[in-house]
Amino acid sequence: MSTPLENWVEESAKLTKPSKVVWCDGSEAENNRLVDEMLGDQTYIELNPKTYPGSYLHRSNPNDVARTENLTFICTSQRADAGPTNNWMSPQDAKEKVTPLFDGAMRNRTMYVVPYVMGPEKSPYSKIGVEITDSAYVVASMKIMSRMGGVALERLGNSPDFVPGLHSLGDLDPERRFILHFPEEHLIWSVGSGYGGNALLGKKCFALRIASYMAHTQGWMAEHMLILGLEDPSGKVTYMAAAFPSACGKTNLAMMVSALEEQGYRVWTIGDDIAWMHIASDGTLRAINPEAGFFGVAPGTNEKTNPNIMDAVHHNTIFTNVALTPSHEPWWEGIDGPMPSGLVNWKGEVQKGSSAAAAHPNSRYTVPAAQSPSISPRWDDPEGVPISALIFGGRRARLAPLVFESRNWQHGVFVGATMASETTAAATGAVGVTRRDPMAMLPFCGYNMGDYFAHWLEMGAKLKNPPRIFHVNWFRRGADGKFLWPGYGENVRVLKWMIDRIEGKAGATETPIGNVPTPESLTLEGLDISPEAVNELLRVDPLAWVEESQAIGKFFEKFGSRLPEELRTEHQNLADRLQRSIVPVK
Ligand code: SAT
Ligand code: MN
Repeated sequence: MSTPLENWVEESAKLTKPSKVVWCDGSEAENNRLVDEMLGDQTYIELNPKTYPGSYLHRSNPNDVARTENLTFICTSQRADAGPTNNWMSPQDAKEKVTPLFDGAMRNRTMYVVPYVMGPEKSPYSKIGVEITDSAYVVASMKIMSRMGGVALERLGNSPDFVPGLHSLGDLDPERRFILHFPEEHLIWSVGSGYGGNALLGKKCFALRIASYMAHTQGWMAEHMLILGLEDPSGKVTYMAAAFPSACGKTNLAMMVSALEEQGYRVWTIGDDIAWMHIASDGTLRAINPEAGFFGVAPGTNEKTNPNIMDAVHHNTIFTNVALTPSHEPWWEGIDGPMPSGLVNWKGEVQKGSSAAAAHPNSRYTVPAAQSPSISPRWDDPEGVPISALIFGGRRARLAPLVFESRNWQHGVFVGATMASETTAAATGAVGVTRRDPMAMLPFCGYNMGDYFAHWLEMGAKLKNPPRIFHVNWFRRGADGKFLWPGYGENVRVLKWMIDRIEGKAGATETPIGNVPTPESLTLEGLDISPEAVNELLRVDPLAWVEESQAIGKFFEKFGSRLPEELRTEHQNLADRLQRSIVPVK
């Protein structure tokens, strides 16, 4: 009798017609074989074995360098269940359309079967996925990003309880590229891309889109959040999870070297991109990081912005679409100093001048999480870590203050639901355009976002002591167009304010949008910042927020009757508070 997994693999092989099928065990020997193959066919370029041992450069096709949200679909039987923020196809139409693209797609190629666990091996909260792929680069990446191979097969046994993901590079033509999710059957199909979140199916496809759907039906949360622990001088660690859109500094925040280290404040990393959170038997919210590695943006990363990752990526790391120096070291804009001569750019051409970027703006490193010096001793705790604060944030050049605290869970859900951010290079399309990105889940929510908001409200009601909810903006600019806040390691000052709020020790001013720090309540010693800049960072401009509130109203209209009443109430509440702050009652 064959198992459900064997049946699916056989069915997939019949369709894609590979020349051979390889079941991946996750061993070093297997990885070495793949490396040799990839060096042979130039999928990999070896980096300097003295300074970057075990590390490789991969160049993806120049038309395949970021997630393609316009080619990403949620295929529920009812269109309304995918909601107004997702692209939708019926499962039947999707399969009819895309089956021909898989038909014979692996001819003369190897089909790899990649079983993996998302989450700590022994955690009750972890889940199993199996990716079928014809990309050795995907296999090597999945080995870093998940617990891959034998561990997953052992945990699975004969059970049908896994998320199947069928992936083929296809012909890499965006005209024939589809990233399809079938949440009702927990199934993923991806064809035509070998890049990141389009191809490493454990990450955005499973751990966010399919998992958010599962979480909704099963009563937990799958969120686009980093997880960190902030240690205080007494040694107590407070855990926080934070949602920012792609390429807004989640990794840097999660791995921050604290500017207040001498005072005893230290940051520990649990995860940099995704949090799976459950309500534990004691009524607290517990988070695990489903991933085992970091797939982070390289440009801008340096000894100052993220010394921990700079240390981590010096061995056993895959770089994608960075530039290459003559001494075979990776290079990217913002790494340090001027552009070296003799550089080869991300497309493999000799770099001429510095007008065009040498590394692609969305170039990445893929590195085992355990290699970061900041990794928390509890990062793979099967029970997860208890979350005391949830943080939302984005890039807002003008509007949002450095930090504010929501008044309660319901207000916090409103703050998350109305998040907006200027777009980055992480997805194809225009960069720097403000878009509303609720909970940073706009590209990743596997069902109707109105229902997702309702799920957040329900979860809060079930929590005995719900985490406080904050909003941050590291990206506010002054009249001169320059950032007002130094960011990076200095962000710990804002996290410290949050712990002080949780412990009832820090002051705040009530404003229509929430509680903003009094300047005195922030720990600013040792920071070169003018009182004017601090005031500007904390300023709430009611007129600008009235405009924002109108934009929120328009955004909410999209959801029609699926928008929870509580969020309408919160929106009205904001409008009323703004009104009162503009026309003071005599
Ligand atoms: O390419 S990924 O989707 O994995 C990275 C990101 O957009 O955050
Ligand atoms: Mn992300």
